[in-house]
Amino acid sequence: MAKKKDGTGSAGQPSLWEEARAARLREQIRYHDHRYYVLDEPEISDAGYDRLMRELIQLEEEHPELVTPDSPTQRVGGAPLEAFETVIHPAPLLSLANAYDAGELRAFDRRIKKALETEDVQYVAELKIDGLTIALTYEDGVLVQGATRGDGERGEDVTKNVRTIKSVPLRLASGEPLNLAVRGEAYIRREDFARLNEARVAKGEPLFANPRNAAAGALRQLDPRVTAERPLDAYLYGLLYCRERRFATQWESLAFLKEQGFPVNPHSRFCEDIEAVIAYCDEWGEKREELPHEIDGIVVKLNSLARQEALGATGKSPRGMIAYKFPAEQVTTTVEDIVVNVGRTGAVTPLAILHPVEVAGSTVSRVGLHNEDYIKEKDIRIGDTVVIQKAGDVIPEVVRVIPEKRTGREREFALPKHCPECGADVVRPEGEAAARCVGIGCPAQLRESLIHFASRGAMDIEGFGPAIISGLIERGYVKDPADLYSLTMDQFLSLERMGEKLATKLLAAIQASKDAPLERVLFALGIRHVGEGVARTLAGHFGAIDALMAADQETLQQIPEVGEKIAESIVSFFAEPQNRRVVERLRAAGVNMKAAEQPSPGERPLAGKTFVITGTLSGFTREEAESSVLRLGGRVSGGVSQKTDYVVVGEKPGSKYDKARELGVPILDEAGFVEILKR
Ligand code: 0OX
Repeated sequence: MAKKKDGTGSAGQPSLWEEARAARLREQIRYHDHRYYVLDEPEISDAGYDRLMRELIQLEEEHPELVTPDSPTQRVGGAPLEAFETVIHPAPLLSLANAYDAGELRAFDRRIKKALETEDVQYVAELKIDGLTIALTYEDGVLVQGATRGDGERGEDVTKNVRTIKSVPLRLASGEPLNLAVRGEAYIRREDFARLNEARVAKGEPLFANPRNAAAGALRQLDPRVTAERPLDAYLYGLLYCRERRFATQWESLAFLKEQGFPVNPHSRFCEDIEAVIAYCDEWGEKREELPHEIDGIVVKLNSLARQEALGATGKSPRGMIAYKFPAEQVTTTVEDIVVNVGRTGAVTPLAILHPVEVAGSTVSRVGLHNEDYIKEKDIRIGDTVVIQKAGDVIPEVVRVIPEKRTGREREFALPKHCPECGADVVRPEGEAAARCVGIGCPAQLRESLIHFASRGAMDIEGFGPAIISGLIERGYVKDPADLYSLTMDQFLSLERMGEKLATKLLAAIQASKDAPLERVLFALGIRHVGEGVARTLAGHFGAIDALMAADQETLQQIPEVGEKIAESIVSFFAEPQNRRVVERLRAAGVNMKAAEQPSPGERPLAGKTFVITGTLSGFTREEAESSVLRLGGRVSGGVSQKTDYVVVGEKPGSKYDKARELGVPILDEAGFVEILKR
């Protein structure tokens, strides 16, 4: 074989021998990766493996045309990303309802038997790996996409990062050109987590609170080279679809996943009945500490996939599955102080400051105490020793006080008579549990309402964090949300740690927020009981803020989803002259107060057309661009294929642009996209 000395660039067309050799090396490395990373049964030495890898790297360097996307040399690569692209999952990734004891598992079993009208029901019990959900798509047997779960409908495209997980096959082990998608969990082992944190201490970097956070950090890392250095691993447990194969049961589909080279948790168990499931839960409740990774429960799945489908889902949880959660972990600590927090509606809520303790994988140093009655009922005093509990990602709570530990120096808590932030009276209306600060200009209320106003589901003013908001309030620049729209560069520059670059970015973000859809504006106003869902309903129903402001309680209550409490709250919000003034000033500043025109059902000009969007558009956020397509009846897909009708290309497009050109799919720049939306 003729070798080129400098080792880079092309040494002419690869010979047939070189082509075959590269293919053979890829196959061998893939085989040994599976033995080592999935089966934990290596067959060759590290040195032997390195030799294979080095030979492949050299061949590929000499003949870049030999590089295939599924080559094991391609696990790490590519430049850092600006942001992740959104992908739409082929089907929603559902979440699970919970069961907390054997009784609830038996009730789940009874519900299923009743609905299916049979007593003959089997389950698969799986360890519930405490990591992050991922969805992997394979086309013609090759990994083409890895995504996070996101909100279940849309996730983030983390393909480059997923490729760095050595146990994830870049090509299916059977070599069959199957088209499928699988769901699983990316996680970090306890041991690797400890090592990762040790390295961070040495480098003076902040520590990860638990393996799950570390895994999230690794998976959502924009630079895939950093991800490659993090010890991510994965288990796959669910076949989302497979075009070429059908399976009758979960148990068979797990066997298929194993056959295809996926890491499948070895402890999953077929269970004849719910009692066998309960035995499995008890067994792993005892043994969970022996596992190399954390688990936060057991997932119980009806074995028959046809029955799972027949049962369907309630809300976002499939009826044929349930998560058994281990009893919450409990620890004791002391209450160092009880302080109060003033929320955006003026609610004054007590908060216990604890001596920090580790519980269920994170450090807890404060815990909410809800209200005065709660503290009285549990008889919590400053200085007390208390038992607190936390179950996984659930908010920690005080279980009880240990009165035997009292020394007599404990102090009872009394709600302050005056707001600690503005000095106004704190009152507790008859019959209500919550106390409120009545100060109309209370800076704490203002701060919390501005944080809410700028937050993601609301006006989404990027970079507008609590520190900046507090600075603006302290200097008297902002007294209500409408003031944000008249802030000047000089005012920003007077804040601490503020440069021109950041100030410019903030001013631009404020400008951009003026075009937020009406539903987000309504949510941003912070009307009590008007969450994102109700705001969407109201925007859809009234179409403009004026109509909503003019509506009386009766009209409001006729809208499905709007009950008495919500209607009352809306009416009293708009009855307040101050609030009406803020709305008018927001409008005068140019904030959008109308819903986008909804096309009538007949007007779906993009029906049947599939769009893929890549890169950054200047006039739309990704979500806005997608919504525009969906509103006109089109579809948005995460990947380019022959079936794609248009690829919309913004600044710094990703690989989808190349794929579109390769396949000859029509490409639209932003102007072209806007034209199509107008048609
Ligand atoms: C896990 C795990 C999570 C399938 C549809 C809803 C739940 N963390 O290990 N989820 C599922 O199943 C999904 N199984 C698991 N083993």
